Amino acid sequence: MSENYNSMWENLGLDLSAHDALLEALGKSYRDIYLAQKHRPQGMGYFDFVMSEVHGLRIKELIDEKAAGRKVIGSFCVFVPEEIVRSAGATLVGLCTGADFATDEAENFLPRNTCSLIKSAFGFKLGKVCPYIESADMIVGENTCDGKKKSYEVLNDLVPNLYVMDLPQMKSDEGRALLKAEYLRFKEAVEKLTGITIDAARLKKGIEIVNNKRKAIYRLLSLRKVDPAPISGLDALLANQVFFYDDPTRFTLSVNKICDELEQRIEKKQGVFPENTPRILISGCPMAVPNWKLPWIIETSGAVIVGEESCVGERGTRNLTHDSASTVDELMEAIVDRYFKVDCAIFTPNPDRLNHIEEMVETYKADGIIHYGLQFCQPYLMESMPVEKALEAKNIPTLRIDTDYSTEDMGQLKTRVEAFVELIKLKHVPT
Ligand code: BJ8
Repeated sequence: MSENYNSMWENLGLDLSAHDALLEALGKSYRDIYLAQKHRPQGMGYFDFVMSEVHGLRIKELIDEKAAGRKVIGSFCVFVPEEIVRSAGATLVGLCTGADFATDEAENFLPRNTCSLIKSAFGFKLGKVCPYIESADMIVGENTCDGKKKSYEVLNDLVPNLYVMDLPQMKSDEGRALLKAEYLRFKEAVEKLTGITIDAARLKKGIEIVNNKRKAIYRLLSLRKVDPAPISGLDALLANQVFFYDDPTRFTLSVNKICDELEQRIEKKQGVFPENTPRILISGCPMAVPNWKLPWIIETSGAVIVGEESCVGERGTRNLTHDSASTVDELMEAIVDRYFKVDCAIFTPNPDRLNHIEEMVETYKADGIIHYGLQFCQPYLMESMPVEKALEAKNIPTLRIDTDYSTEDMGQLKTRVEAFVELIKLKHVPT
């Protein structure tokens, strides 16, 4: 970190020594996992900088925005529409955390058999180490899985500004009507928080900013269709993770710049791994920063990750919002249309997700799939079985993994992934 931010963190109420320990651990794993990679695109230097300042400069920017009268809204889910937040001149930041912290304290509030993602969010709050949650003027929870839904009842006693959004569980007309009603209610809450009335011009602008950000990340993800892949799965995941934190306009510019470089690499057939490296698609639970365990295992086991069917990946970023309408109601309809396509496993039934996985296997020419489920995540673990069955029926090798944020199972996971990569080599890769 280039500056001393101690007084800023202190003012936010962080526990400085716990926070120092967290940053040290984060810095070490970033060096060991990211900076140790070979043949990285030069443009990734931008993300190295962003990560080195993720609790520093970015938080300072948010505090400066707040001083200028703008609001910061934190969210745990890709169903929270950033378009609405932006159109009120506010900033949306992701609050999901991808590392164990203060787990014992979190388990005083949550049952042990809660997924790591939820426990982590509580641990970061209770351990006083998350400057994002402390900077947020509003924290949005959403009724998705049972774990999150019930945990917000508990979180409500720990934060002063929780807003809970209801979400449908079925892709029916009634489900869509509920989503629309909830987005209208959210729009009103954002207007109240910011004191800004969202008119059509503002909404169009908000949609444009977010669409541009989605187009840029989608452009980057699409460039991984070729062999050899011009960027590692770890680096692509990082871009997907930073998507939730960075200033959207700067993010769009930086990602497009990396894409220009990747296009040149593709022309020169310059990959991060040699041609014919087994190509893996990851599918399942979202991987929030700094959850890099499984991708690191895969890419140090002789394979390259070419796509993420995940909310921190294509499930969260594909599909743009149509912006051709001219009234607030029509634009809100367009926002509802876009988000109603998100095929999270909380929906029942959820055939769109399986279709999308199969489509991604084809598009990214994946040789196999690793289904990633967090322990105790009922929606994704339940779906992992039919997903595996359907893919195996199509002769697509599939490995189901359930894990958590600990490092205890790394040896065992590495053995399983290596065996899977060997199997793929025998089955799919031309010799
Ligand atoms: S739209 S995937 S971001 S809910 S891992 S907390 S599901 S028990 S994160 Fe998600 Fe929104 Fe869906 Fe995407 Fe529950 Fe599972 Fe834990 Fe999860």
